[in-house]
Amino acid sequence: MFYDKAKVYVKGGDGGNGAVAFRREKYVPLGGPSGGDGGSGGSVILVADEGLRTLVDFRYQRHYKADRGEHGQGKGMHGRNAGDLTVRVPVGTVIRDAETGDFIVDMTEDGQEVKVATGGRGGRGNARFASSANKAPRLAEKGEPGEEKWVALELKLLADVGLVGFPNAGKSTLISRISAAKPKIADYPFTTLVPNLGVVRMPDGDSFVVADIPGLIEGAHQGAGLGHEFLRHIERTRVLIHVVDMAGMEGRDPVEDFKTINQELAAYNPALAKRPQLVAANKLDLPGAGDNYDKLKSATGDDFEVFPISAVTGEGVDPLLFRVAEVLSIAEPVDQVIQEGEKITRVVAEPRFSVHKEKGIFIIDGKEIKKHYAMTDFSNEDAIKRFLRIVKVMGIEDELRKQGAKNGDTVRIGDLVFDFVD
Ligand SMILES: Nc1nc2c(ncn2[C@@H]2O[C@H](COP(=O)(O)OP(=O)(O)OP(=O)(O)O)[C@@H](O)[C@H]2O)c(=O)[nH]1
Ligand SMILES: [Mg+2]
Repeated sequence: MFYDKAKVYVKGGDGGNGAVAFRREKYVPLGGPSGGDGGSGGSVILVADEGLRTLVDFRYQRHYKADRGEHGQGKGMHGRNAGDLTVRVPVGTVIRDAETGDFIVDMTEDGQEVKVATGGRGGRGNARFASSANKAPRLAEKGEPGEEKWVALELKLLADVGLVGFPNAGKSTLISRISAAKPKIADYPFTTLVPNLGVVRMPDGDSFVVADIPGLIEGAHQGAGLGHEFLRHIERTRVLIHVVDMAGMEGRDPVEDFKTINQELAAYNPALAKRPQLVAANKLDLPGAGDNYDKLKSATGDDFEVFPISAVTGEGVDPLLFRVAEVLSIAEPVDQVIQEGEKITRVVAEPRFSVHKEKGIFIIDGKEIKKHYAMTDFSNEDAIKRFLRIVKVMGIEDELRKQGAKNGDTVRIGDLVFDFVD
């Protein structure tokens, strides 16, 4: 089975806490502050690796957490920074924010890196809070929490050749004959549920990768029969083999089938209709197939090359493969096949905070203020004072006043609830 979608949780390591400490020296009753800073947490970095072909590993391990930074210590000792956690993904993986669906990056090159969760900054030790007004500060910051999110990984198969056609046309039979792939083959539509990849080796040493996708049906371009899901897989192939069932059983008309599939390809993505397409007129070992083959030949005229084959007996398959290899050697390179619109979206700066009223309580939200909140040690009075100062400096007090906050009104940031004092 070939897995091409995964959702993973990534978390940067938290920053180490800053320390509160004072120098102890002989004959000096109260030394200066000497608490060191915490080290920064590690980040989670995804790296594209051309040695990987699937996302199957991500089914077994879905959580990736980088280490946290070391806490600061006395004597001015800073905590050590944690190393980054690198996670390898196949080249071709498209990465999105799983919650918002926002596009993050398309991993197109071997070795390409993207930081998906930044580690938290280390908290500052009390040595950094010394000032002429306060020579012996008793406060230190806690480490900043590491960024965390769920990211969606999606791998569009980077196959050279895509097999398309109606269900039951013989696509899986063909890939099993020309490669070592062992897909399920059966006499009913939709036997193949997920794409299979097979490597075809030519006698001259050339090789190419073929993707066998589930059968397409009318309306596939609008998502019928999971059409989108499957069409997505062949968007990046450079050559298509269109497998058509020539037996015409159960009232099917092979010429109609052929046209319908091509209409679906064009409607889904016009570029797919322009891709080189070789037609495999299949099941020619069956009675009646020959007549249908003649009809298809005259219907396609000079527009398509049609190869009479039997995927079961192997008859006619070699000439088809030689032609595929030839067409591939002159086909457009993969990067020109990549769809337009796959670009990095810009990150929009968030407001520093927001204030809204809910059931008579003023609620303060926003990434930046939440960060200060998380980095404050609320068991320490000085730290609380500093936090409230930050609230003021950021303009939150003014905003509360503007929204009508009066003395004694309740204000909440995270779990912290306090009274508004004008
Ligand atoms: N006689 C004959 N039967 C064939 C040939 N190719 C495929 N078949 C049969 O047709 C049926 C469908 O074959 P599959 O290879 O599973 O077809 P598919 O296109 O992969 O079908 P889906 O996965 O459902 O889209 C099976 O019973 C095959 O044995 C052929 O060349 N000759
Ligand atoms: Mg199949």
